[in-house]
Amino acid sequence: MVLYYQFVSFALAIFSTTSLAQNSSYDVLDYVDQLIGSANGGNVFPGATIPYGMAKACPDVDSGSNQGGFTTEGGKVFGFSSMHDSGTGGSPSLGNFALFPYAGCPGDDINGCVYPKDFRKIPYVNTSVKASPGYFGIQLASGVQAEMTTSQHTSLFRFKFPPTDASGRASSPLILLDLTDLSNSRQDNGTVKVDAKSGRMTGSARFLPSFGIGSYTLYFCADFKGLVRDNGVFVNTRASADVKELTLARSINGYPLPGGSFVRFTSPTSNGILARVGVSFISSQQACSNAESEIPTFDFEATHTAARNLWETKISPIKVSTTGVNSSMLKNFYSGIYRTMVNPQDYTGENPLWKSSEPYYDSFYCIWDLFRSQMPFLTILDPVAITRQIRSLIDTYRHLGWLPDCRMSLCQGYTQGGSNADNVLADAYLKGISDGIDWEEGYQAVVKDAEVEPYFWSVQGRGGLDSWKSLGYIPKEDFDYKGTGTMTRSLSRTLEYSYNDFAITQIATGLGGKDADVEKYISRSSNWQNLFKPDQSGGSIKGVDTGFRGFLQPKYLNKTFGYQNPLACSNVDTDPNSICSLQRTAGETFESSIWEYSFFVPHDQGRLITKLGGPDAFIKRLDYMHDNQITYIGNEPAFLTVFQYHYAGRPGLSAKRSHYYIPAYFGITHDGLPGNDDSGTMGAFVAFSMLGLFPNPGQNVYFIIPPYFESVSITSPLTNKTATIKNVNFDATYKNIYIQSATLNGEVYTKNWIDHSFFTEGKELILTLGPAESAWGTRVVDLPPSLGKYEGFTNFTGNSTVEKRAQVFASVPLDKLTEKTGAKYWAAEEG
Ligand SMILES: *[C@@H]1O[C@H](CO)[C@@H](O)[C@H](O)[C@H]1NC(C)=O
Ligand SMILES: *[C@@H]1O[C@H](CO)[C@@H](O)[C@H](O)[C@H]1NC(C)=O
Ligand SMILES: *[C@@H]1O[C@H](CO)[C@@H](O)[C@H](O)[C@H]1NC(C)=O
Ligand SMILES: *[C@@H]1O[C@H](CO)[C@@H](O)[C@H](O)[C@H]1NC(C)=O
Ligand SMILES: *[C@@H]1O[C@H](CO)[C@@H](O)[C@H](O)[C@H]1NC(C)=O
Ligand SMILES: *[C@@H]1O[C@H](CO)[C@@H](O)[C@H](O)[C@H]1NC(C)=O
Ligand SMILES: *[C@@H]1O[C@H](CO)[C@@H](O)[C@H](O)[C@H]1NC(C)=O
Ligand SMILES: CC(=O)N[C@H]1CO[C@H](CO)[C@@H](O)[C@@H]1O
Repeated sequence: MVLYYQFVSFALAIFSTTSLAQNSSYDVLDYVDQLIGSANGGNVFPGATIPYGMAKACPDVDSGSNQGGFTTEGGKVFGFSSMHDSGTGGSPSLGNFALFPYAGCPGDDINGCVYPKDFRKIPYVNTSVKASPGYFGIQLASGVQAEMTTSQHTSLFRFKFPPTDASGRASSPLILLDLTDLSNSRQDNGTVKVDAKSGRMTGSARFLPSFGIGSYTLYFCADFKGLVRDNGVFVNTRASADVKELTLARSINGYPLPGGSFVRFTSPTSNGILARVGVSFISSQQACSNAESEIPTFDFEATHTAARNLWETKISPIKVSTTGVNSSMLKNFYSGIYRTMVNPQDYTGENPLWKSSEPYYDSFYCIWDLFRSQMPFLTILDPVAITRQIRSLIDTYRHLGWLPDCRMSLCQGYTQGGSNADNVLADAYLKGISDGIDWEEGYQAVVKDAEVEPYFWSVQGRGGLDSWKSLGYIPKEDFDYKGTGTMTRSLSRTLEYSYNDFAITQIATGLGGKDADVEKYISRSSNWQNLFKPDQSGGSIKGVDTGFRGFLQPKYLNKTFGYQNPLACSNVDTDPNSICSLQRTAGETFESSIWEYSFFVPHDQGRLITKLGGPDAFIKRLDYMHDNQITYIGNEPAFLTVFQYHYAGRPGLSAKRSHYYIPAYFGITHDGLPGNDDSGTMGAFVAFSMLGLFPNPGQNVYFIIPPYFESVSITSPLTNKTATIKNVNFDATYKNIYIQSATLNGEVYTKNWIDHSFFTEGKELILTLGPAESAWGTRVVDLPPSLGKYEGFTNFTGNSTVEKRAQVFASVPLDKLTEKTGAKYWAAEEG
């Protein structure tokens, strides 16, 4: 803080002191809005949870995009369940064992209540929705009010009933528990047992994962606080208090027979009726003991406060100066951060698949998304959690033979491209994540991905490894008898495998003694070049040639190029017959175009820039792609392209592009996300961008742009040291978004990127901003590392325009900068 003021003018310093003093003590949670992304396909889980909690309570609605349970799209509520995923794009996940409340049954007859979820569902009162960390509240059109909060494995619901039911009779509330899930996937043996005296309900059922193979069994234990009148079971439309146990078979004609239990109360107590639902993947007994130990006295306020405190502890290490900025920016930022800790979920102690003392996390949904922003973000803000997640990934390899690529509900999820856990491990390894991690075993796991083809590579590892090793690319129409998987995406798999192999070199180099491996995988990481076709046209948009030449193209086994329109599966692809996902009839790129994938060489931008015609041509092409909406910021491959200007020596254009997307495409409204949040990857994209440092995931590199706030500070939970970034000449209307000069810990800093020690060692970066691009960070010595050389760059000493600008803005003579900073590092890199 103190250092800061010596860099700003006196008048500004006084203003800042006042405002910082006023604003340093804000509550970070006041800026969290869980409802961002609750409409328009954001698919976020907006309900009550603790960080990484297994219990996630919210209403479930019948909206077409109820992947996260509840949406603000005006659907009808059919229940309140305790398990959810967030932001996902597969079928709706989990949503098991919904409760549903009635103030009373017509005619005071339990058979007067409606049981099947298709018929019982009712609208909710739009204005009643209240969500905050650890809490969700809503009122149903029936007048019943529902509130919920959670601990690690337990939900606590509080239902408040009107004094009289719909028929005017004094309320005698009934709460049912349905052996169902969001996507009606129940398989065999849904069972429930009701204890006549205590009203306790226990049971389980087997369900299907939402984007994977296999099945999972979940157990529950529901207890109620209220004056119990009677209880029993229901099947389809009928109920009886005389029967206390029920077992149901799998679905019939695609619809599981509705069934479950109910409990009725003599009256609604003024404090409401409490329902405590424990869940477990081990047993009903464990579900009960989880619930009893976590929420022993049904204390709603205490549970809520504890949940809120957990969130506070997790998020408050990041503070910003609120001076001048629109509070929507703060909301955008902190809500994004919040969502990075909803999924993955900590199922430690709840894994029935193998015995281990290691942590077990689930809902890596999916690593193809998570590796690009969310997991690197947690490495900064919650290194303890990322350490546990890495240990869980390695333990999964230990017991199942492979690192997961996607995982949910104890099941293997589908692989979208490469074996991207390799990137996650490399990222964490390079950033010093180590506590209790067996990195040698982690290394074995990533090498297995690169060397051994699994029998079923749709859910683990990589396919086509024989071709990969012998030809240096994944061929279109490969001959692959070693394993089975969807034989599509040859081009995007080639790119992702190239980067995965580079990730392996990063761990190998650090562990040491693996020179042969490093050489081998460096060589394979260059395989992307084998699909580069120098004369390939970029295609036409609305009949107009894009004018660009030189794109990747698929290649056959016989080494001749095939053809895929470089704009196919782009955001401007208007062909209704384009198939772009995991369908067997899809093409050679996954969920995006060759246009965009041609940039995905995160480790070798120097060589890529040369292939694409040099830095100016590279910049033109990036601009063209963004300006013409070829890329879609609502899907993860777009993230890195926002910041790739840094590699061509134009860091200012990354800042500009970041402001082009935020907030225009990432707002604070319910429909404010451009696509599925994919756990919290969109949230992490926003958080990183606004923080002013964006990672090249899998490398120890963060691109520097000015934070969206006058200052940010992040205290490392590992070292307790606080890193700060301060903007001099900050302008909340975001006209001054170009860095003119910078200092790091008081020394002139000209590199346009920084490494992770910034966070762990609590460094201070001071950026002086201006309204136009400058020479800062433009020289080859200032660029982030690349495997291949940067060629054809005009550094400032050769460009009088840039030099002149730089002289105007920079506070230090430019030729002095060279000696002081980057040059030394770069020499070592190239060494
Ligand atoms: C509630 O909100 C939804 C979504 O915005 C809207 O479709 C519906 O009409 C609203 N209902 C009422 C009663 O205003
Ligand atoms: C369902 O329960 C029956 C009786 O306990 C048992 O024989 C059967 O194996 C179970 N089915 C499954 C799929 O668990
Ligand atoms: C703050 O941001 C919101 C949401 O983007 C916008 O509607 C509002 O006009 C902004 N307020 C000011 C004062 O700029
Ligand atoms: C290579 O294989 C492709 C696909 O089978 C075929 O269309 C093409 O004609 C072959 N090229 C040569 C030179 O054999
Ligand atoms: C960081 O601070 C916490 C709380 O004051 C303390 O428990 C912990 O030991 C500190 N860690 C380090 C590395 O100093
Ligand atoms: C900068 O440009 C000058 C003149 O072209 C050249 O001699 C020098 O090697 C360049 N420096 C770097 C780091 O590229
Ligand atoms: C010098 O830099 C400016 C600004 O980036 C650019 O417009 C111009 O084309 C460059 N000149 C040369 C000779 O490269
Ligand atoms: C002086 C100043 O910037 N005060 C701000 C402190 O924070 C509150 C809440 O964000 C703002 O409303 C004030 O404008």
